[in-house]
Amino acid sequence: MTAPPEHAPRRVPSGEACAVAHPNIALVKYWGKRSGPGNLPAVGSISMTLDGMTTRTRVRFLGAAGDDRVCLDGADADAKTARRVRALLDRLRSLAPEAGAAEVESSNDFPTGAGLASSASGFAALLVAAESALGLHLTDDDRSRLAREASGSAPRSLHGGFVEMACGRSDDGRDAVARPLLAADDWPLKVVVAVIREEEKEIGSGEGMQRSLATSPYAGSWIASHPADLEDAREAIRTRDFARLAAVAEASCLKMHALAMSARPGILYWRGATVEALHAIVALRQEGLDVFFTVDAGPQVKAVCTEASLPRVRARLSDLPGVRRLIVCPLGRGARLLRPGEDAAGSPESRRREGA
Ligand code: 2P0
Repeated sequence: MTAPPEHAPRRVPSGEACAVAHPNIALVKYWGKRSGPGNLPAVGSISMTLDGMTTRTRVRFLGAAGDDRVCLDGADADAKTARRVRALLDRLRSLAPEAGAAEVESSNDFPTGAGLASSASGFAALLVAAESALGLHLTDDDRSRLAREASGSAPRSLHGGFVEMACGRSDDGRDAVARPLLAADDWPLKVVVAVIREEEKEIGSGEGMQRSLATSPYAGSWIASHPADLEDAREAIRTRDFARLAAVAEASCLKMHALAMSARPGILYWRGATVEALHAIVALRQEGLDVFFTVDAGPQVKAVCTEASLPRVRARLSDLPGVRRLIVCPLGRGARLLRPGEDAAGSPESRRREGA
């Protein structure tokens, strides 16, 4: 395991802090871990951080020994989630041994564990809140490494806009970190999330990627073809070339799902409505709209489009049978602290205020 940063400067901790973070969607997918500790990715990835869905997490350290309390969406977290939260808190507590047990309250204003990257936003928000509550000052790379140990996609949600997560080469993961590529305002694309099933997925990403790499006959090709996809996407983002980004993102998505489907036993995250939505998006593009699809480890379909294409993309997807609702997301900011009294746009509070 990467050693925690030894000389992180401390300021007087408040013992309590609240942070928000947003999920991200990968344009070039992370699917598979290389050997070693702490979710070392087998491949790099490129993502966009979304602003229309928010995780809000409050952490309070009690200054006395005891069990951590982890509350997710108003109920005690399941044992596996609680263990992952405790592992991240323990890493941070090794830098602030007097912190004691913690109370963690986290809520999502979108479906949890349904292929909408709630673990990315959840662990990014937890890290930022706990760091502040403990009075730590981590570097961006330290934060990335700690977030990655909790969830491979979480480092990407630390940053806003377009982000690249490096797979790195070192055994200890020191170079497996996320860095911003382009700010959200520099290419303000939109993402329409077509929610097809709100239930938690049956096969988690960790298990899905492990099985895919271990058993799919295409695993070697997935890894060998990945650097070219990353280079293509990087260049498309640098030059704001929508058609080029569309081509590489759809190819990466289909390749990832082909890998999962070809595992033994095969993993099929899609439902019928997923396939219908993919066809609808391709048809919209053939009609001249700037739009492409991506799908993560779940049935929901994400349509990435320009502002000009947004009204017709929304209209077409909302008409599809099997699409329960749409969530429209601008590109968003990275994980950040909430000051007392401050609200996060997109948080449950602000939505209630807006009457949404
Ligand atoms: C991605 N996914 O790049 C890919 C595509 C899902 C599909 O990263 O085991 O929850 O915590 O490292 O981060 C979801 O995987 O997995 C994911 P762990 P994580 O967005």
